[in-house]
Amino acid sequence: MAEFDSAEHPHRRYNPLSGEWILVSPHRSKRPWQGQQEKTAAEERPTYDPTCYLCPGNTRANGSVNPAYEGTFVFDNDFAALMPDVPVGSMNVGGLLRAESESGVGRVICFSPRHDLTLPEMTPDEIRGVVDVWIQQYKELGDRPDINYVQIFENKGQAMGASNPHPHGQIWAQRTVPVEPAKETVQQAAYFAEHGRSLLSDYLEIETKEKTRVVVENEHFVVVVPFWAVWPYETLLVPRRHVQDITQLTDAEKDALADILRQLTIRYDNLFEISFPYSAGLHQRPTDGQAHESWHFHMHFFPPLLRSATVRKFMVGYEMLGNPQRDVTPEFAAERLRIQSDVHYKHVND
Ligand code: H2U
Ligand code: ZN
Repeated sequence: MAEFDSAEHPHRRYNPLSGEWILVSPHRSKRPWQGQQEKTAAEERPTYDPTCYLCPGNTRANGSVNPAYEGTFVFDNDFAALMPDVPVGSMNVGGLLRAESESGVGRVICFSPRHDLTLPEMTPDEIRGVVDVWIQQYKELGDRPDINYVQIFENKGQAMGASNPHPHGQIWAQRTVPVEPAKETVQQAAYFAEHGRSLLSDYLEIETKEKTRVVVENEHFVVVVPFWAVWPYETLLVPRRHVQDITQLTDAEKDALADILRQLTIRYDNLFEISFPYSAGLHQRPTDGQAHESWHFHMHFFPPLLRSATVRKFMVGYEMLGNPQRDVTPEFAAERLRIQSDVHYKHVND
């Protein structure tokens, strides 16, 4: 038999951040598709939409009025999934029916007053404003004794269930550490205990040498399609310096984060020449007062699209019952993203 070739042969890959495995089936990307096609959202939006709940000066669904904001704007989510004043309590029936009360805060962050923009079309300075508000919110919420984890994220595009095209993200901050960052806490701590170095520092060392999965890098950050990516064009954004959270970033690193966010999201939009949908978010140390030295701040981007603007990946069947699976290899996806221009397709003729 021929030798194992990860670009050709089915194989499993290990995700050291979560401790889970995924199945990679490169040969399968040639299969025909006669299934669902996504709608692509109308591209032209006005700079101001009088019916938008998030535009400056407009009235929200609960009657509150947005200020005439000029940069970013943060407000408590009017329909938050978490509430601060929940009676403490729990139940446990035979170790099988277990429940615990959970408290927390939900907030919405408008990235820009402009209804028609998204991150890739904002200026580096404007994106830096978003970075600054993330830092301020992580600090403010994380300092609260009733909040031990702050999840900052963005759902972009109808395909990811975003309720509104106005550029915005959310924060869910709560008493306990949710499942995904909890796995990463365990995995990073175990690696750090064994090697005395952060898992992601060592991972970056391999990736910046091999280059095959690097999408874009600047002085302070690297973006890769991780070796263990599940979503076709999933990426991981990692600072070169081992910091546990974004409050530790220097001024130059904050600018570099804004720059790399812009470079990545422009490449995403250019890939299929659409406003590229994704769920993205920051993973940082829990705010439970412990040092969590092993934690290495990073961002995940999970885009649903597979082979074009209209064909998405479904996480169904084997993936619900076995484990996630992908067809195109991370190396192929990284190259497709890497070769994209860093000029947004809408502005090539500016
Ligand atoms: P998504 O697009 O990711 O769904 O985020 C929008 C959030 O904005 C959503 O959580 C909130 C929704 O509850 N929202 C308000 O708080 N007030 C409004 O008037 C509209 C939407
Ligand atoms: Zn708007």
